[in-house]
Amino acid sequence: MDCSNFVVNNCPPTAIYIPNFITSEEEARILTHIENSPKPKWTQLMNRRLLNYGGIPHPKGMISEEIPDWLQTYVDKINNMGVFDTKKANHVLVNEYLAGQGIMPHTDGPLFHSVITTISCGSHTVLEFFRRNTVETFDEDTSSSSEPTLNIYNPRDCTHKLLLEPRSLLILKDDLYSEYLHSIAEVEEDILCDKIANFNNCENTYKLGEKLQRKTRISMTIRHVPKTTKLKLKF
Ligand SMILES: O=C(O)CCC(=O)C(=O)O
Repeated sequence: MDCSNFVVNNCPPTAIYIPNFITSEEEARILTHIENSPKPKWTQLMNRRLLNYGGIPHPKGMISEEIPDWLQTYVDKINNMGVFDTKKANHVLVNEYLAGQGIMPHTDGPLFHSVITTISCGSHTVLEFFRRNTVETFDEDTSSSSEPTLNIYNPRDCTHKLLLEPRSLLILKDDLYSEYLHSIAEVEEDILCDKIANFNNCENTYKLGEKLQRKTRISMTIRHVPKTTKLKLKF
């Protein structure tokens, strides 16, 4: 797939937004798999819950675990697009957000290769971006199972936003990865405003001021963790 047709023009480099990356049938199958995940596999955070596939990223190296076939299909699809250069994705973080839940501004930190790819299922959301120096972050999101502990930010400092429709793929890299934090506001509906940079890339047509009610959203963030080990680590 040639990604150059999907680059978002009205924002800093580089966001690639591909609507309908997966079909409705694939989306329904993914949601069923996630729904059937055993309860103990979930990590419950204050404002969302998550599942790690492929291992748990750790500064000493991620102990690699096999990714189930139903999920590996999408990892392969993204790997085959060459988005991680010569590397291959080996980790999937699944986040579940109920309407009204979100994530504080954060960077993905040093445990990951500097390209993020995210498939959205079940609901749209709006991803917001802040320049690094406008947010005071006391604990960068260096582990896929931790929350940034405290962020002080002013929503008005948000430089731009991306509307992520269900079934879309978002790829973030370059300055958007290294110089910006991303977040999802804790709201039950999004009012579409002119900070949204990817209206022209979207599947649907929207009007400024339109309100979109959020439903439960499952995001699958597929990344490459460079430091891995097959050995058990002693802590
Ligand atoms: O759910 C999303 O689209 C973003 C997830 C995210 O930023 C993260 O898990 O670090």
